[in-house]
Amino acid sequence: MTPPPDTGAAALAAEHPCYTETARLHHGRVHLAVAPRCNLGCRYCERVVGAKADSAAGPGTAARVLTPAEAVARVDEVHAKGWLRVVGIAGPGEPLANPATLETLRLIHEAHPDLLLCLSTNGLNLESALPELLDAGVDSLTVTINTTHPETAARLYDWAVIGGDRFVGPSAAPEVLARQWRGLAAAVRAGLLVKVNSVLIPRITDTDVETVALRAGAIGAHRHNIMPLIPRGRMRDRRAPTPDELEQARNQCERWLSQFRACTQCRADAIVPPLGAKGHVPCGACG
Ligand code: CLF
Repeated sequence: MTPPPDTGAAALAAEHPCYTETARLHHGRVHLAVAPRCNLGCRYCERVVGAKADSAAGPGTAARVLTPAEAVARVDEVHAKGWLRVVGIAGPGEPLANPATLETLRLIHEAHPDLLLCLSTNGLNLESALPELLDAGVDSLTVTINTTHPETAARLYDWAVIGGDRFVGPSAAPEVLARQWRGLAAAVRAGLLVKVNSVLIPRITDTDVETVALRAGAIGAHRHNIMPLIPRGRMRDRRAPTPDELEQARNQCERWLSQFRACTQCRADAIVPPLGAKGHVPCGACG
């Protein structure tokens, strides 16, 4: 396992509830759902926005899309509770396919420079967006990378919009992977706190996640978060991994990259107080 460069980012990990399990005791987070559009057709994903979101859960879900001004008001309101540490943008689409993401990050950084800014991305536009993300004050980011193999990627992604062109079918897979891995390496070099998320899908990615951990660890990523498939979208008929399969995958990958094991697969509009805060309602994942 290659230790990440000592840029100060590693010290932030101790405060971030999605990098260090014990940080969830004291630090809360809020997601701002300002990014409805997407540029990658992940077969395991389903965006649910609006009234249907009442009965949905997980990434891609939001009651409604906020404008950047509404997002600032949301942060003002939550920050007043006294426990907010991280403001994240994680959808409900791809944050870096939506101009509102950068505008929102800049506004939040200006209004609340004390808060950590976090972003979740599929990585397609990451390398080119990095200068603006750094300028906007982003501290940490997550890149979802499920595989190192184009053949697997071709089973995961139905389409992609790359450089303004739309690719349909397996032809996009090599470029999708190349961009994800280049974006990850660039983010590490830039000194950000960086995590890789991988979706564990039995018989598709279960044999790939270890090579993801190996390569991401060698690049210098700080954490790896293996998330179990939520059967939905075009994978609604597939099964989720069992708890034993998830544990086994995490244990295999731990050899190469430190594993985060407390992900709650939260919504794109989640407000998550620290575990000890008044009003925290435990979900199945956080106990
Ligand atoms: Fe949000 Fe993601 Fe930042 Fe956390 S979530 S953008 S790193 S502040 Fe956290 Fe939610 Fe799991 Fe993501 S529990 S889905 S890992």
